[in-house]
Amino acid sequence: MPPLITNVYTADPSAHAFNGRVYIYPSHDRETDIQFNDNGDQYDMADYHVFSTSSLDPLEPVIDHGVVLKAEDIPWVSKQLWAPDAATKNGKFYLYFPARDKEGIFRIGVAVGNKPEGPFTPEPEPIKGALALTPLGDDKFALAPRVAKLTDDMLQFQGEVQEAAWLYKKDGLYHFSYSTGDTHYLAYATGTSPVGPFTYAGRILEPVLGWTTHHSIVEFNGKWWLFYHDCELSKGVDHLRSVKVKEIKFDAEGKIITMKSD
Ligand code: FUB
Repeated sequence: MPPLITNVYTADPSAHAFNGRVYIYPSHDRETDIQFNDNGDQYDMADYHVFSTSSLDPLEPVIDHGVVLKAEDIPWVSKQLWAPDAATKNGKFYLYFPARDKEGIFRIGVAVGNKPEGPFTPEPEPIKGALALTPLGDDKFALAPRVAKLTDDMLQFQGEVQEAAWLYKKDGLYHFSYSTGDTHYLAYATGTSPVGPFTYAGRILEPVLGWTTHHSIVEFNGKWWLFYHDCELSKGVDHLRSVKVKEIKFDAEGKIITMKSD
């Protein structure tokens, strides 16, 4: 499967169908001399680009809409713009992103735009109560998947934060999909409520080339698509990843047929 985007390195794709196009909101990987470490310092991203296409089947050209938000323009951010996501409500578009604050703590911020392709204007402070990493003690941190209902203005959390990662609804069931961390699978579970409980349903994708695996799932023109990344384009350089896409196929019982990374 060739990378979708080759002019820059991209990772952590969140894909959405907006206004009849598929928009991809990825991390923008860049060259760095920082050695691989358990803090993830080597993932030292400084801005976001947005990409879109009019068709995945057949694949039409993927347009790079350019830089839509920079770390230097976000007052509370020190570095590391990581895996973003987007949402729309009442004609506005919201870009949500984790980044380190001035104390080095990962928090989640939001930036607002009038078009899916941005540009996006950041809120001056991160979302209250939004920690992207959970401390485990002894300077260890875990990426904890969580979900929270947003306030009506889309800018803060409403109520308690609960568990989740990527969520979509298909045939009346919520599908909660996630990376299994050190075992490098993408897996999913299903349930009747967006906040669970969920029952394990199987694997989506086998491990990719590279340490990280990260995905999103979107329905577009009647088909379901898995967006993910690997390090094929950089020949295995772990912090230089590229977004790919595969059509998801379901078996007779509606379960995802596990895919191999290629
Ligand atoms: O891109 C930086 C981090 O690597 C992401 O937040 C993780 O999901 C992993 O892909």
